[in-house]
Amino acid sequence: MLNVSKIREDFPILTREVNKRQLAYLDNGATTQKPRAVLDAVNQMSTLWNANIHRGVHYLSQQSTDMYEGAREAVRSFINASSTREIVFTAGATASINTVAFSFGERYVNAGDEVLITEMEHHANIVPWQLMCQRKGAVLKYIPFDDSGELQLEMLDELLTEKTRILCIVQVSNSLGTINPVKELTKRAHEKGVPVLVDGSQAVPHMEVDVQDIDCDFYVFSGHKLYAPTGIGVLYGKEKYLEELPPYQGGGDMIAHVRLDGGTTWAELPLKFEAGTTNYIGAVGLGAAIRYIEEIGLKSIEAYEKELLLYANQRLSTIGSLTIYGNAPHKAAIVSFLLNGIHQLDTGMVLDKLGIAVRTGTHCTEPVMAHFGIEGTVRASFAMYNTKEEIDRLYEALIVVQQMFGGAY
Ligand code: C6P
Repeated sequence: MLNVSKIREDFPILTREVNKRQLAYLDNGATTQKPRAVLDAVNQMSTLWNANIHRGVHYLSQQSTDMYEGAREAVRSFINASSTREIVFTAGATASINTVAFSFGERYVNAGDEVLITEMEHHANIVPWQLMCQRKGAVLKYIPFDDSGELQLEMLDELLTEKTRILCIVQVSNSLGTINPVKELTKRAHEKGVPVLVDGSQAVPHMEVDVQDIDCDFYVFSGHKLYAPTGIGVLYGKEKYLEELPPYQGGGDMIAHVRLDGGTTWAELPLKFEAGTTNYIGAVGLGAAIRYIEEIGLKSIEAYEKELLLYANQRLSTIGSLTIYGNAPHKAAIVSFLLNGIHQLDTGMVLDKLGIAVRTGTHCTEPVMAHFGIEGTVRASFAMYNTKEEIDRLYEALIVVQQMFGGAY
């Protein structure tokens, strides 16, 4: 099991006070805090090793390139991709999805074709497909979910048609916590010859991911939700697709040769998709985050976070006037809720005054809110450094909120 107090010591920010209270950071779905191992890696990279990658014969550039490529290997092994040629560094999950939506759309989507996504996607896995479908004259279709937050998979056969060009699904919903059966969905899509993109942004920090086992064709995530810095993310793509897709952005490092007559050629994978100077310092931070997580072990992290989820559910459901949104049997440690009759922003602001950081609003999933006919929720999202005591504080703070806004429920 996890030694949570030792883990907490690795995260300097967790010792700070907010509004004169000890911080209880329960907004990990938005971004996680960074352990010293990551802060040190980024600091050392900047103070000792900084030089642009892939561009210099000089010592620092060689070292910096090695560290960047070492981080790529760490990512490859973390998600069990078969080759580092399949690991593209991007600015984050949003950039990864935009890359696929553009390049895949250019190569494979024509007027009248269909793209299938789900109604529980983050906006980052909706809007790029809307833009691409508008550009190409294609149709975007959606797999609905039920009131417990489970996808209505009985509709899949009807929705996957001979016109479907790609299926895009979130592995763990950021606003409902639902864990979707991405392996089964990929199998069913492949049976109809449809490739699959999985948005693993909320999955990788909480469970082991094996892209070869899922057999998805694309897998995306952001570093900053995985204890790494912001501005770095990953696009995994099967080599056959990355080879076939045209580049998304042009610039330095993504070319083999540039010819003024238009005969410009592309660099080998994965650099074809890494135009310009990438966030190589962030990539080294991501490598350090992965090593840190691997030392602790995702199996133990998952088991501990399940315990936290169970405890949070138990405690919060004793508050009679509280509704939890997202009650799927398979859930990650995310609890979205409303105190009946009390606006989510009021709840969030009082919790903040008590030192508790949660997210409020639509969580960039407006269609999920529309499903329930609500404007937004309060969301507590847990990480391996959270404790049952923090959940107790959340519970007690919610009782205070009720007392303050009394009578409304
Ligand atoms: N969700 C949340 O509070 P970026 O912004 O590119 O790092 O990640 C986008 C993204 C994509 N997919 C899922 C499932 C996500 O949860 C997110 C980011 C944050 O829930 C910020 S809106």
